[in-house]
Order: sequence, then C-alpha cells, then structure tokens
Amino acid sequence: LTGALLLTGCGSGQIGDTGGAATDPGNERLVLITGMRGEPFYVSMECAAEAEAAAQGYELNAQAPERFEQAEQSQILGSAISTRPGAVIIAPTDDQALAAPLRQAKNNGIQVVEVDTALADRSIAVSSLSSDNYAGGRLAARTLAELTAGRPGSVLALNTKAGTSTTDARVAGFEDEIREHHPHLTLLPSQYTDNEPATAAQVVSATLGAHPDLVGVFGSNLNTGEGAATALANAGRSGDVPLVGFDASPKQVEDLRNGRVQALIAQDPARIGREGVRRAIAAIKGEPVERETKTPMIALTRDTMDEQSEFFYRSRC
Ligand code: T6T
Repeated sequence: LTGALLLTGCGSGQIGDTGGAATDPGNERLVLITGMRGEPFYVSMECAAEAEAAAQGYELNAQAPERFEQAEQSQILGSAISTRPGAVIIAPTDDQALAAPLRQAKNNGIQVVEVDTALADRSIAVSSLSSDNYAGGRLAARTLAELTAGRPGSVLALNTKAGTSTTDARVAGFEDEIREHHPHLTLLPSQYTDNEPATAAQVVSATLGAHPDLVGVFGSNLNTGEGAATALANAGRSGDVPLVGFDASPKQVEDLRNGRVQALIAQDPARIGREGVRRAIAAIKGEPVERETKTPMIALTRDTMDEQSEFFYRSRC
C-alpha cells in the first residue's frame, strides 16, 4: 500500500499562558484520568505517564471509569479536584459535559492538560496533546480506497458516541476524503456504536445484509474495529470486505496478522502520556507550554507491521 504513510506530529500552536489562579510550584501531585480502565490505548498512555512522573519525582495518581462514560468520569474528576493536585491530565469522554468541572479545577488553580480527547471549549486546558484525528480519518479513507482496488460500492464508518472529539473528527476526515477523492465509493450514513464491540459487530452484520455492495468498513477506534473484525469473520467475509481499523491493541495486531483486518491507523499513546506529564509539570512551574501538539500516527499493514512494532499498544506496564 502506498497510502501507508507516517503522519508525524508537529506542534501547531502558540505558547499558552498557564492561566487560572496560580498553582503552588511545590505541588508535586498529578492526577491522570483516562477514558476507560484496562483498555490498551489508555494502558499504554498510563504506563508512559507513570514512568515520566517517577523520573521527575512527581506523584501520579491514575484513575479511569469502568466504561467510556462521562457520568462516572465526572465523579472521579470531582473527587480528584477535592484533593487539590497541581495538575489534572485528562482524556475527557465528552467534549461538553466535562467542561464545567474542569473549569472549576482551573479556577481553583489546578492546571488542566488534555490528552487524546478534548473539550470543545478551548479556553480551559493549558495544553492538549493528540493525534491529528481528522487527518487520521483521511488516511484511513485513502488506505481503504486503495484496498478496494477500484471496485465500486458502499463503505461504512463506525463511530463511538456522539461528543467524543477524536472519533467525531476521524469520521469527518474519512467522509470528506471519500467524497472529495474517491468517487467509486458511496458513503453509507456513519453509525454510532456506544463504543461497544458487540454493537459494532451487530451494525456490520446488519449492513452486510442490507447492502450487498458493501466494499469496505472503517472502524474509527479500537472497540469499533474489534467488533467489525468479528462480524466480518463470522460472515466469512474477512478480506473480501476490507476493514481499516484505528488503534493497535494486541487483538487488533493479531487480527492484522491473521487477515481479519487489512490496515490499522496506529497512534502513539505512550508519547501522549509522557508529554502530558511533561506539560503538566511545566505548567505547574509556570513555564510556557505549547497549547496544541499533534503526535505521530502511522498506517500499519501486514507487510510492514513488524518494522513498526513500536506502535503496538500494551495491555499492561
Ligand atoms: O482510539 C482511542 C482514543 O484515541 C479515542 O479517543 C477513544 O478510543 C480509544 O481509546 C480506543 O478505544
């Protein structure tokens, strides 16, 4: 695949002021709140964040909701704020609902750093680190178009939950790229899956039945991709209907190797976690930090995957 290019991260932004009330520069406690417990993207982020915090002599308290769900995440955030850490490093599971408690944190002098997902309100966090998710969606579309080898038909994008900044941007990028550059492909309306693999599998099974001209599927994150791979395998259509996933969990990597998935857009969660801690510490010290940073992404295929194994995610530290 010639579409398998590396999108490298480059900062795109001004240097932010570390706003809000002053943080006590001696406050060496950080809280990391990811989107979901035990999920390899977040595990990889957390392991790197813990190592970086330890290397810098900071305490890092890592927490996450059981499910990718804003109500439970808000509760965790509320308790974390009451312990008055120097910074909260967070992957908000909703781009609106987490704004009020994070604004409160900022007003209490706690530095807020966004990792991966982000709030729609850009005035709260001092710094945000993520893949360029819109570009990642475009890369997924180019990769899928190439896998269809000119065969005309429908393509389906699976989203997670409305209000998830990352997957919303990926699906938007995917759709724009197909519409603008791949006229042999027809976009079916994208579908939400509640970030549940079983729901993603059901949607793909139903779509195979309703649209016999289906020639490709894009799973915009780990859970949607894992669910889609299961549905295609159960229908005996692996490879015949190419699947491009996002992320590189151990299961996704295995599915790429055994032909249940044809390409994966892998992110660099470890770098996001490590840099998130660095930004938080710099902000606590009152040093300038870059407001927006994009981290690397790469399209993995079976032929090239082992040359890029540093992009594989881990399920434990
Ligand atoms: O794709 C990642 C992350 O980037 C996204 O924001 C939510 O889903 C994942 O954690 C994978 O499950």
